[in-house]
Amino acid sequence: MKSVRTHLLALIGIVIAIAPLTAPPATAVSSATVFLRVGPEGFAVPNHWLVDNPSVWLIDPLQFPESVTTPGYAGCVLSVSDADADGRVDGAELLDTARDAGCITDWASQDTAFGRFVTTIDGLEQTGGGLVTWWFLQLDGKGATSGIDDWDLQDGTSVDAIYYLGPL
Ligand SMILES: [Ca+2]
Repeated sequence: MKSVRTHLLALIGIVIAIAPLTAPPATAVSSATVFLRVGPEGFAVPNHWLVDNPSVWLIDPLQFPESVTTPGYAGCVLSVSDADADGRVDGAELLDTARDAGCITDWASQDTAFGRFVTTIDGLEQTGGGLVTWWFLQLDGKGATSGIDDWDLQDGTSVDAIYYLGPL
């Protein structure tokens, strides 16, 4: 019995030792299929657009493409190339692809100490004072924590761009 256990432990040891060698090496990504949803949220937007949790879309433009003609409201599945060949598909490459595909009309950004952030999509700009609006971007339902140039989008990533409206 002890012999069996010894052999089993040895086998496990071998598997553990070999596993790192057989794991696929990290490879540069040349393109990624990304799900992009764009829509509004906030007090000025009828609550049938989105539910409180913006990661769950009540009307998903990916499922209802007829609604994407509304400015600031879009949905598309995009094959995004690593245009600058740095081994990553980033947010700027996604938004350029979305614009070129006609999914959105345009986009703009602003450089900050924390990276580059989106200020305009579909002609809707961020504003300050009185009524405040801004673009909040989510990756797989979680708020993006870095500028768009630092994103590393993978196949199947969902990107939600939510135009928030609220009083200051
Ligand atoms: Ca890139």
